[in-house]
Amino acid sequence: MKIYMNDRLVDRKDAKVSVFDHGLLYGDGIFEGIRLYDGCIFKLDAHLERLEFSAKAIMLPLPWSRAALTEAICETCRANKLKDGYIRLVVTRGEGSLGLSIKNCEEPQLIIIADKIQLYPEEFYKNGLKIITVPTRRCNPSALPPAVKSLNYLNNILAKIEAQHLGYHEAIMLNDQGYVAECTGDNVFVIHKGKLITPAASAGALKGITRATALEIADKLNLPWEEANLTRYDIWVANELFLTGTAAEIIPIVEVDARPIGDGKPGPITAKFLAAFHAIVTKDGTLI
Ligand code: PXG
Repeated sequence: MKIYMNDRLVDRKDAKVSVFDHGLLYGDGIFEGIRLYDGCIFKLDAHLERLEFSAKAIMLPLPWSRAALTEAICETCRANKLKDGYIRLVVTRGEGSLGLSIKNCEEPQLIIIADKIQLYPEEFYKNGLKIITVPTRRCNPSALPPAVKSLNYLNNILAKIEAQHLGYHEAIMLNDQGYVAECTGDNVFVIHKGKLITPAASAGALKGITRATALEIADKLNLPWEEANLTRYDIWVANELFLTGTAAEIIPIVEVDARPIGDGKPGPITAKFLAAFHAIVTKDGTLI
C-alpha cells in the first residue's frame, strides 16, 4: 500500500510521523473522510472546502492548494489501484516543542490514506439499526466548535464506548441544553408528519457532506425540510428516523432508547432516500 506523505507517495512501512507532531501530542489537526465509488470521488470539493474551513477555524495555514490536494488524492487512489473505498485526508499541526504553543510548528504534515472500507452489514440497511442516547454530551460549540473536523475525537469516542458497552453500534449525543446534536460519527434526521427535520450545526452537529446530500434529495423528492431543535421526545415519536455519514451512507433507525420508531421497521420515505443516494454517488464525483 502507498501512502501520500506531504509531497510524495511512500510505502506504508515508511509512512511515519514525528513523536513531536502536535497532531499526536494534542490532537491538533484536522481531517476528512471521503468515499470513492466506481472511480469517482464523491463530493470532493465540498470535503476540501470543509477542510479549508476547519483549517481556518484552528488557524492552521494550509500550504497546499485545492487543486494540489485534489491531484494528490487522485494519485493516491490510482497508485493503490482503488476503484471503491475510503480516503482519509489528515493534516496535522506538524512537529513542535513540548508545549501547547503552535509557534514552533512550522511545517503542517499531510497524510492521505486510500483503502477499502468496512461497511455496516447489509442487514442494518434492510432491517434498520437500534440505537440509544448516551450520557456523554456533545462539546459545547463555544468550547470546541463541532463544525471543526479536528483530530480531537475523544468526545465522540467516549460516547461510542458507552454505546458499545451497552451492545449498540451508534448513539445519539445531546448538547448541553439537552437537545439532540448528532450521533458519534453520523448526523440525525427525523421524518415526522411529512417533514424532514435535522438539528442545525449550532445545536452541535457537524455540517455533514452526506447530511447536505440528504437535504438535496429532500428537495428532489419535494419533501419539506427544516433545521430545528429536537428533543428525545421528538425522536421517540418520529414516524421515521435515519442517520447519514460518509461511512454509513444513509442508515434506517428502527429503535431508540427501547422505543420502536414508527412500526419498528425501516420507513418508506427512508427507503426513497437510500435509493436516491445510491443513484447519485457515482454521478456527483471527481474522476480519479
Ligand atoms: N458527525 C460527526 C461527528 C462525524 O464525525 C458525520 C457527522 C457525518 O459527516 P459526513 O461529512 O461524513 O457526512 C461525521 C463524519 C468513523 C468515522 O470511523 C466517521 C466519520 C468520520 C471519520 C470516521 O465512523 N464521520
